[in-house]
Amino acid sequence: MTQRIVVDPVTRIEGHLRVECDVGDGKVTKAWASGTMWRGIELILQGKDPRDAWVFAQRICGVCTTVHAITSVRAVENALKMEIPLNAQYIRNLIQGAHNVHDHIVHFYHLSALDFVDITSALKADPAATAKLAQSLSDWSLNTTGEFATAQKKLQAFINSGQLGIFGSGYWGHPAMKLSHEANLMAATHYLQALDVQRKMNKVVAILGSKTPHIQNMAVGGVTNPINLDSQSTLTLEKLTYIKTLIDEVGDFITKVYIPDVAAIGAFYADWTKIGRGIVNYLSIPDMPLDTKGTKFALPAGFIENGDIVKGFTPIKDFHDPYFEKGVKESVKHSWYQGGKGALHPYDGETIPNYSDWQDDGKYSFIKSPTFYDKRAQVGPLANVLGLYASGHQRTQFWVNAVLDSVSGLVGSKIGVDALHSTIGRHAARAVRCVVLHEELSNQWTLLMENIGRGDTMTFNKPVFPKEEVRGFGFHEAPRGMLSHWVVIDKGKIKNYQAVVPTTWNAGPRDEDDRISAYEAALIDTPVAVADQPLEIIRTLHSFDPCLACAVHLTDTENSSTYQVKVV
Ligand code: NFE
Ligand code: MG
Repeated sequence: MTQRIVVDPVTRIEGHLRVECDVGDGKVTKAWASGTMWRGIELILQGKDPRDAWVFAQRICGVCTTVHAITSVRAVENALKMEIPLNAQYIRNLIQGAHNVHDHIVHFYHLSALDFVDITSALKADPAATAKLAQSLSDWSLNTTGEFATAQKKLQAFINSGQLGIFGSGYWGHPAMKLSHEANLMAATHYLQALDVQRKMNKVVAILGSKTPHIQNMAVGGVTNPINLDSQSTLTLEKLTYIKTLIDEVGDFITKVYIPDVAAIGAFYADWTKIGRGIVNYLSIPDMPLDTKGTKFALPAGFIENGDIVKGFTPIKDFHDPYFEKGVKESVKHSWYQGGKGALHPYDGETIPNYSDWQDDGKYSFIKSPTFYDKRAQVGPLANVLGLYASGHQRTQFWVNAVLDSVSGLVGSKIGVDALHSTIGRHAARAVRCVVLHEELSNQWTLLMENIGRGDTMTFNKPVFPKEEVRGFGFHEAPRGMLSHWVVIDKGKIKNYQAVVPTTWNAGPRDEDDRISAYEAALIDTPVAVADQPLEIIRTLHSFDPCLACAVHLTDTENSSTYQVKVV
């Protein structure tokens, strides 16, 4: 018997995601992912001054708040063929690095760990045994009996209050929850500690960007932070030193808590290295530019076909690479937009909403379907880590091997790179990316200090707009994957603007050739033990860290689902 399971809304994500699955013999056989809201920011941008675009574009999202600002100015700068002062590149790199590190910690602990960690079981743990388990995994200074006992009391007080809040409506006691009481208490305690740690990274974003969420210091041509270390300017020596202190303070948590926790969950749930494979064409781009022209990068990347990081890898070179520029298209055949012209390149992209009802074989989402050279692709930390690995980035190779060795040691058999093409693999890759970015943050801070030390205080080049039409693209490796903005500028005003965001790649509906997306593909064969508690479906979806922009809400009033569930 086949049952239709509808999960709407999927929670602990940004925005509004609906997923429908057909389940037969305890496994998902067909899947549909749908973005049920539309905002139209791409249309709002038409006719605007390109220098203002980043302020509007940044409001696409309240989670990846910096990324649309940075990508937008890069697109306009690309159209104008601008060079960007080194200080501005480094300051942008510091902002994006800190934002991504913050985002990955929040995603693992606060948005997805509870898919694997049972809070109610943590209450039954022995704090001393928990300390013993935690100390066997890492020498983190807070893995003590006292810390675990205090955290357990906090959780108990929370539950006694009757107001479960962030821990309400979880799938506690679900048969797919496998951790011991002690492992659950360890992870729940780290959940609480992570709340404090992520704040430190966000402080870095706020100091450099003037506030967060939504930074204020971007400009087409650079950044607006004056540098004058002797005065009360935005970037004083005191502030720069404080930024380095914050970066240093977070390092231990990433290497001694986040990485070991991901490895432990990977080992305890080793069967999840075989679930959630999905699309294994991976797209990611180079980021953290090291020169004014955007031709040298700290973090290389590219396109990987069919999961083959050796023969299937094509590097994407820089901010001007025509191989990237020509490869992207978006289809609206299955999306609630007017179409009929086939998949369009973003410079020619159209966004004309045209809502109809849900149609399994027709239109069922406000998300478009992007392709790269007519192939579907997965983006995100896994794509980025594989791209870095394939490019020979040594610190990435080191950390991938360290995590795989650690999981192999815990399960007692060799776990190879292949295990990364999975639900757990996306979590492991995100942790690797987090530590790699954290290391790079220190490098970028040193580069900035050395450059200022040479007497260079430039942060801005003035943009000049030609009368004739120009076009450009900007990309950025955001927390959820490769983000690109595409702009056509005519007489100094925006004629067309398209944002192709990470979640568009992963969560889109079927494409022009009716091929399923990364979310849909990853859900196929996912086991479902209890139909009205689809924890396993949520696990695979959360492993992508979904983000669907919010605002215009449309509801399906006539759904014919077997089970409609809300989960946290
Ligand atoms: Ni709104 Fe985002 C990131 C972007 S994802 S969270 O990361 O761009 O679709
Ligand atoms: Mg778009």
